[in-house]
Amino acid sequence: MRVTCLCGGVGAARFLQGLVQVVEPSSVTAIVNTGDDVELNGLMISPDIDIVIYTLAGVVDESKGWGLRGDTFNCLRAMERFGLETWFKLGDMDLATHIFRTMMLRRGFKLSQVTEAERKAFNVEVKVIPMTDDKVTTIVKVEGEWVHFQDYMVKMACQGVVEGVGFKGIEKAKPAPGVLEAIREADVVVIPPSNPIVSITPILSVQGVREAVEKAKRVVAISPIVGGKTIKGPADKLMAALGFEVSPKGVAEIYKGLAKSMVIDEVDRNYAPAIEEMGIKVGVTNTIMRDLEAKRSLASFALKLAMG
Ligand code: FO1
Repeated sequence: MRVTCLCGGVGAARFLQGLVQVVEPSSVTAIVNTGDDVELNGLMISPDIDIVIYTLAGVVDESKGWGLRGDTFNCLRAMERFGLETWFKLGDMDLATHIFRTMMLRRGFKLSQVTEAERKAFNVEVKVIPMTDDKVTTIVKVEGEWVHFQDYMVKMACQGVVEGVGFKGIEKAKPAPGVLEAIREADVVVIPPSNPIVSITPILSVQGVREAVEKAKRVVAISPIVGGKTIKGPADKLMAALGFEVSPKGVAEIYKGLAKSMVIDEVDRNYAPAIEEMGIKVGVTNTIMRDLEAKRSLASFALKLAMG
């Protein structure tokens, strides 16, 4: 069975860990959001790509969900001496990835080619493709001022009233090689429990992606909102700021016309009828990915629901 996932960072990466327990890893493709990408101190950082690759390689720092397990931060401390930006915590080993990516991009390689090299270096079997090779930057309007998504999330710790979200460069962004094919050829397209506003919407907004997902045979989404909040990240705050109900129903509204089925958590089972009324088949299960068995079980449940 060929499965294609539209991926943000931590939630998607954890889902993929479960998915590869039930589907041959080489028949899984992860199309990854690059709106969160940021240039810091001259280094090109693609957080969601690294989170997906590190997690699948089994080397991620599980407690944070990003960065490398056992990493140290000596270089970052040394950077302070020069007054460089140190609010984004780049570990010593993690820096090797960013140096490699920056070097290859400067030599003229595309982000998709660099990502393929990174995947191989980490012995990851799942195909990992950035949504686009073009530059897209997610920006957030906080109390009148547009800032980079990472500034809002990490530097400002999601403080302040959000008034808007934008994706700079999205109008011109073409899908990276293999993106549309992976959606068209998939038996199931999965939208894992990622942030619908800043992780999934940018992917869907790349030229031709939304149309390809609309035409896909089976599309199953997993609600990242459980009991009125997110497990990780600012999805709840951003959904509320953009006028969506912070519930699986609000998530279903964002995925209307795309998702044919949706997995919601047991605590949210009351929302099932309202979502079914929107023409989306609902499956209710535990969606909290506490351990590998919970991840495997969620992936298996989502695929079964999609297959009907
Ligand atoms: N998230 C944080 O909350 N604080 C950090 O200092 C931070 C550093 C970081 C470094 C490398 C990397 O690949 C990811 C990192 N993240 C950090 C995670 C990242 O900002 C977000 O989780 C994603 O962009 C959202 O998916």
